[in-house]
Amino acid sequence: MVLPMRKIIHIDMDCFYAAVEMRDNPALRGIPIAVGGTRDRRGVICTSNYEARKYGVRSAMPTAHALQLCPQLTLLPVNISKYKAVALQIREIFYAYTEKVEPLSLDEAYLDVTDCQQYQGSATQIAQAIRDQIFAQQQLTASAGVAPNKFLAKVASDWNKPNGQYVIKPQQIADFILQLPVNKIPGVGKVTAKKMQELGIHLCADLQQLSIEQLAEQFGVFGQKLHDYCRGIDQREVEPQRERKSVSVEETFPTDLTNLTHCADRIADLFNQLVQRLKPYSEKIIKNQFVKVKFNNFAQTTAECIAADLKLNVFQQLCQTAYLRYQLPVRLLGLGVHFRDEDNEIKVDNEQLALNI
Ligand code: TTP
Ligand code: MG
Repeated sequence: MVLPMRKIIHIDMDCFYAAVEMRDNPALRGIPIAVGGTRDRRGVICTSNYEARKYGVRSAMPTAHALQLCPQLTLLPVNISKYKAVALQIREIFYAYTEKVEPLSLDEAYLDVTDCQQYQGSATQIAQAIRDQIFAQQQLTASAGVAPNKFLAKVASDWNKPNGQYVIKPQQIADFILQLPVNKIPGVGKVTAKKMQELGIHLCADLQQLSIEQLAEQFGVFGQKLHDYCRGIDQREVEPQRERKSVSVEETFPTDLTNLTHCADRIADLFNQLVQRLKPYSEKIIKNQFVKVKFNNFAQTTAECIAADLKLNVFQQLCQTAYLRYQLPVRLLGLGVHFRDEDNEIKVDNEQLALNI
């Protein structure tokens, strides 16, 4: 059997919720902080920064316990709508490289960049570029794993965390997998890991000693998958989020645009990019169109209108409306569209949020 050779990137933000809070309030940097529910309401920790992790403060730990471990811990409330807004902007960066983006949570996603043309198709360079762009736009660090499949890409993104990336090439898999602890295998939770321990199986190398029959006997239908995983084989495809709510393109300029004519030139370029980006969505109906303008004082405004057809002059008009609100030099211009059928999509998002909290 010939396996498809894919290039998968797994991106995982570092200390995501805590990092957003530290970014927005410099006083929180360098001291132990955590985001989560309060002790008196029997809350739990969602995440903590590295200073707090030194004390053993971890995700899913009761806040009361975290405060015992680290009494000086600064606890911040969960501002999920803020993290979600950041997550959606980061996702837009991914979509500039591929449509095959599978978000796992607000801070994590798989990308299949097998067919991506940028950087001569080098997944390593694409991962680096994505991380650089996340940092430039959001002042947040991300880690990435690059590998021929989802399983190994996810393992790899933890390898050089924080703010690093690790690449597993096809010819490195056989060696890499031998030393990997079995609890890194997808689907091996606490119960299965314990059972493996009792059987003296700790590493993928140990698991490789068992035949398919023996694996099936011990682990049922999961046995077949384990046989693949412990050899670094994973055929799961990246499953793109079925519904896109919007598509947008934007550009931050090296030097500010000082008048509306300059803006109009850039709008024409961005419009062409937007048309390209919209090609895979030809079956979708556009509900409204918008232009976002960020000025040199960082004020940001969006002008939008209801229109289904894509026309350059509509975006020029929107740009003018937005520009005239401040009339300052322009740092960034963004163009985009929202698709119809949002009710359905908001529901999906809420379900995903519920899973994340
Ligand atoms: P993670 O990626 O697991 O953690 P993290 O990004 O905070 O830290 P790391 O640098 O190790 O990747 O989870 C992402 C976000 O999801 C996290 O910032 C908060 C939230 N979360 C919870 O709310 N509860 C949880 O139990 C976990 C694990 C995460
Ligand atoms: Mg993370």
